[in-house]
Amino acid sequence: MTPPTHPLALAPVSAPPHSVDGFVKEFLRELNTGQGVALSRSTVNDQYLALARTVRHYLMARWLETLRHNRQSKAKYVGYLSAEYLLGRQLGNALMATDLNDVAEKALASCGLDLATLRAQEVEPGLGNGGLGRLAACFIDSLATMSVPCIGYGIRYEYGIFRQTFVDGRQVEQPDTWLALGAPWEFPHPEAAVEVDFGGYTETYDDNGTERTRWVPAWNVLGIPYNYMVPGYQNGRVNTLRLWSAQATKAFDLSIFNAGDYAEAVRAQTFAENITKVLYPEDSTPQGKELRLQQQYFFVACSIRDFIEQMVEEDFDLHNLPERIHFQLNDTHPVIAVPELMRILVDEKKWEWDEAWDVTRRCFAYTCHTLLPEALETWPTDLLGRLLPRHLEIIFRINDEFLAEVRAAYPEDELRARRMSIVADYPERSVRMAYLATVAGTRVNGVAALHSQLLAEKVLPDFSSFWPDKFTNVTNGVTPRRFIKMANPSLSELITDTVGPGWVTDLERLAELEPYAEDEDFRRAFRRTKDVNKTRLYALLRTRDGIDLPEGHLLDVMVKRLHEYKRQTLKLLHVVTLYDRIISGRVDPTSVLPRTVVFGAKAAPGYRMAKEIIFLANSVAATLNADKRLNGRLSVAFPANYNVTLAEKLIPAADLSEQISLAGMEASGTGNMKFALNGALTVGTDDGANVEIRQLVGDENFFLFGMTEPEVSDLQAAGYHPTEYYESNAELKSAIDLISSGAFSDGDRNAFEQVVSNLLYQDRFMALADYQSYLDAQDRVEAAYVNKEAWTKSAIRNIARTGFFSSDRSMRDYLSRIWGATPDR
Ligand code: 26Q
Repeated sequence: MTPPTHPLALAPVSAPPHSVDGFVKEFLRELNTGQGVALSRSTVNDQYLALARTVRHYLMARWLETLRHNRQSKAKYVGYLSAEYLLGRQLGNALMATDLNDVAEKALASCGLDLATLRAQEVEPGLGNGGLGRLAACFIDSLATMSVPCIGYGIRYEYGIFRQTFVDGRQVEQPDTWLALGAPWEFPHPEAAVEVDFGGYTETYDDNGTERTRWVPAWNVLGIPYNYMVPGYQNGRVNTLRLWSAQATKAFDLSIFNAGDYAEAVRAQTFAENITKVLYPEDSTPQGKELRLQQQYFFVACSIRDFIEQMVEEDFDLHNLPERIHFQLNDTHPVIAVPELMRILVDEKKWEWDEAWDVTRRCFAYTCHTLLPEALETWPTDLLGRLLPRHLEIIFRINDEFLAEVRAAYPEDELRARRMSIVADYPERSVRMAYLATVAGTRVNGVAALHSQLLAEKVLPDFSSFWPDKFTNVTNGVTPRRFIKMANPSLSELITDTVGPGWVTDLERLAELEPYAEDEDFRRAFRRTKDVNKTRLYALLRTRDGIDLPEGHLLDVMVKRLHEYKRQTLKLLHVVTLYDRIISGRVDPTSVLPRTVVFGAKAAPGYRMAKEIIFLANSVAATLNADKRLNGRLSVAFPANYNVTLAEKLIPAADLSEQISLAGMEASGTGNMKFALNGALTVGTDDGANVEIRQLVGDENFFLFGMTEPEVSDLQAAGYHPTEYYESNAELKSAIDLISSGAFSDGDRNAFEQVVSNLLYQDRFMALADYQSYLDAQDRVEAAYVNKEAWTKSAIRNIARTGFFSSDRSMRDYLSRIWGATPDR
């Protein structure tokens, strides 16, 4: 059948004019005919939805043109497979990408509306936990901006990361109903639904003399694609993010309907829709939950099928698939894609095993985001066999052939073969997904130089000696569009006035700011931007959280997921020590540097210790903020529900960035990069990307403290005894005793028993060992901050020297080291 055509259809849609009047017209049309309300009767939500659709309209022509271009150019795609995308609000980004911010502002003003108010109405899509999901969002932004063909594949969770509230200082989770007020950025395509099978058994059959296997599944669900625009920055390109939503299949519930059981049929529907109902809020120590595996297979099966069908439509020979796509596995969550592609090629396309494996292993690459052994995903073979029996067989065969290779290379070393087995026998029979990804991928990368080194040496040593060329590093990056240009307009204007506008897509040009560190006027202008950002933040915290923060303080910020290894407790020990020094009379409050400490952190709902630490932080905050003896010199704020939207306000305002994980534990960090690029100085350990930040900004512009990774290993090996530090350090002892005394809990001495005894008797992440060094570093911070001009110079040098951390650079590294794809202009 020939597709329908019309002369006018050659230019798919034309963007509305970029004039204020043109924009007003579009906006009112959306309000009236899209939203069905008159301006005079419209709510803020009506206005926001109409505005979003108006801006979306300006991107439409570019999107359709990008899709047309892709089909024609046959360029190689990046297929980014990620169970999480932590996108943040869309409207501001779309206005920036289309350069419509000023037009929209004026157009709305002429209708008596305020753009900022409408922007504040958007609920961010929080479809991720933290770093890994946010990284995926930065990467697809960069690829679009660099004109690289990319499809992001993922899951459209009906409920994203929970909304955090505090009740009496304790975290209470609320569902994230991000879709409730309308979803103007998504394009559902129910007609393009894909079927996904589960359960059942496998059987062999004779196919004209060849024995083949077929999977006889027990049930299936539908995957509905929802498309989202991923606009490049002012470059006319719009890539696609395709998120899948689960729905019951007709066949599935019809048979039950026909059996007359209405209630059972509706239950079946609920069962299917459960798969994409909610994002798992854990970001480590995976629990091996069946629903989680269903989510993983669901989105990966939809995505692989989706891409292959696109290729088949083109009559493309799948033997050349690696020339058209590289699937990047964002951690192990999508690794079940490997046996899925094998199953399609071997069972459905009836290829020989060897030719299927040859193609499959050239289509994938794997990024690891952790070093914590308990965070490495494994799936019990019981569970896998029940849910995906054919995939388990395929994994067994991949493993058998791989181990044969290992044994051939090391004939006398059976222990090595056992260590390297994808299938582990202890403590239960299970599949190590990181090993499967390593065996199947063309490349394995860590996310910062130190992490990639430790990954090769400590997590996958047998694999890195077997395939040294497979292992590489790509240091993470962040998008300068969202995290500088959009989040920090005052700094952006200063940078553009100084070096021109090109830095937004060529961040190394920030280096041109370097000489201005010596320029007094520039320094004053830089300080003004910080003040503007602080004022903006404090106004937000007043209305958002009812928190009133004092002006003129050093703003000290620690925002990231709550994890013991990240050591929020070390920060709390510092705060308690500062407090203790004043109330014990050891220091005079009037001689203390005024400081405000801001925390932002969500704890996984089942992570008990993390929740206790949140309770301690809130209790310390409440006590300090009420204590007049501090003379307003020290205050602590813990606004609830830290998310991308809050980060965009907090980071530009910060003076000091806390990056204090135990060395060797934080794979990279990306918040650390955002702070440095916004002119905060870092107090940090030699961990993750901090190492590279420090190398670039120079020791004199970075407050380094703590043990190095080898020192941590040595101390571990020698035997670590936290009580020795407690007994021998008077300030440390006094701070811990103060916590135990009930000073932060209305006299209740047991309130923080778990946190305290964990620190004293376990302290897996060695907070006590690094305490003194951390306090010394904070003394250096205070001494430096007093000298405003010198501090400002350091801040400017941080900005000028960290252009490396653009996610555009990360993408160039992936392109050259891993994907072998190129921009397609
Ligand atoms: C796995 C299985 C079951 C349930 C949940 C999970 C799960 C979900 C999310 C496991 C891990 C995550 C997220 C991990 C993460 O965000 N890691 C961070 O990745 C950043 C980007 O590379 C790094 O900068 C951080 O250092 C790293 O902690």
